[in-house]
Amino acid sequence: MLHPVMSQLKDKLYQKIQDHRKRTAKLLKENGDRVIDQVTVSQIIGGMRGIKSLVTDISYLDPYEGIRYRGYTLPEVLEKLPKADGAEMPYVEGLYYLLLTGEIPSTDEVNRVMMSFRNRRVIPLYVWDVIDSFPSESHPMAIFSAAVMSLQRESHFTIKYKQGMNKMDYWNSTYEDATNLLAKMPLIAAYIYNKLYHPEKGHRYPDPSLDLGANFAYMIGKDKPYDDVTRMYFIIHADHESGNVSAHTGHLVASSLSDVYYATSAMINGLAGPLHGLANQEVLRWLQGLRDQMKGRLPSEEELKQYVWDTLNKGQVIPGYGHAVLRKTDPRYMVQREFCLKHMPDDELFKYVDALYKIVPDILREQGKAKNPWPNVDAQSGVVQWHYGVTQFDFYTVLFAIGRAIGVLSNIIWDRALGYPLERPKSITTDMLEEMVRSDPELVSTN
Ligand code: HAX
Repeated sequence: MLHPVMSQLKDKLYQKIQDHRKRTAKLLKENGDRVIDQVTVSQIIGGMRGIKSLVTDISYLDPYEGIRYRGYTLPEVLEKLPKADGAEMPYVEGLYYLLLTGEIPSTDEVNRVMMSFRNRRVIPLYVWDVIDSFPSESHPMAIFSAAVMSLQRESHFTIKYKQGMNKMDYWNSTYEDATNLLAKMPLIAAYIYNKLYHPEKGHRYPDPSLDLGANFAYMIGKDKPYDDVTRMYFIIHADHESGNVSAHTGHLVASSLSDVYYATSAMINGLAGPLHGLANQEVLRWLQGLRDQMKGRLPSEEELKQYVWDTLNKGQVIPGYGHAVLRKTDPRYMVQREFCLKHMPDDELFKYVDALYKIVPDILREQGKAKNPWPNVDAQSGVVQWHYGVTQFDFYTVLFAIGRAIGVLSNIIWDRALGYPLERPKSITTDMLEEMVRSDPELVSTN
């Protein structure tokens, strides 16, 4: 059932899977009928907010603390994962190891993962043709999604499934697909970036001596410390438990045993909405609007407040603020803020962002609609990119997608390992809902 030669990471993962399968089987056998949550009408109509209906061990999002990857807070992850000599941010490959196994890898273990990624960086020529066939005004997320989709014919899972694979082996070929795709995504993204924004420079092939983060910086022609920016960016965006649109989409699509190429392309499509990943480009667009209005000078506090109120009064959201789960400032925002304070404290746009941080939460509280008035990851991320010369803000969500793929793909491997079934919640009609609340005295109001 198992490949005779497995990489060290895959071997460790397999041991973890065997142990975990027993836990899941025991839970199901002994407690399968236990009730752990109930559902209100407003949750059904309101996007299923807060209903405990998914299980993942890769990350957990506490509303007041923020994200933990495998039990570690972001500052802990950034401190504990191995780093390249002189780097401030850890290897992204080490995060993949952590998310898959729950263990902080040694430098040697990360080196082996890096070697494995290096061997998987070959991109079939037809992918470049797919990208080149897009009109240049296409959104880079649409191109990225299509390029990932075009790779589907490479899926080991799909080939093995057709040959008649044992269910217990699903995780194995899914691991191969996921690792292949992760290794390729930065190359595809860099090709899109160079084609759309710097066609005069042409495509730059990866440097085999560099890790994933540094290689991306190299491929789009950026010097240090942009390698640390990319590592930070990919790591902080990797996972946010399973219910957010991108993670949930990836999981949902994969639950029908569609391979990871289908699932990741769908995940990218979900991330491309302005209420989700696209918010990072919206923040930049909104800040540019403010800067244009100010004609280059820094706004006063009153002018800033007016700009925020004007946006709200036009019936629009303040991009980069609010969250469906978080009820405090996003730790992903804080990690980037600290980076900005260290590396670019005098950056004009950073000053705007910092000034907004001081006034927006009070305004949102005064308006009284948003449940969370604090900034999320997207309020800060575009400003860092802008500072290092990635000023094409349409591209920011592509970077988010590379990071998010690390979490989504780790989850899909585990979904397959634990045999999670096809996802299929039940829907009812409005008539039925009305009838249920009218006729059933047993339905308890939570108010
Ligand atoms: N500005 C203005 N109004 C806001 C708001 C904001 N930043 N955040 C929430 N609200 C409003 C909602 O639009 C909603 O209004 P209606 O009652 O008129 O529909 C009301 O407050 C209640 O919303 P909520 O329960 O607090 O928030 P939701 O869980 O429904 O939505 C969102 C969460 C992130 C989508 C929301 O806060 C928002 O639109 N923020 C701005 C866009 C953004 O930054 N998105 C990125 C979020 C992080 C992420 O996923 N990154 O990828």
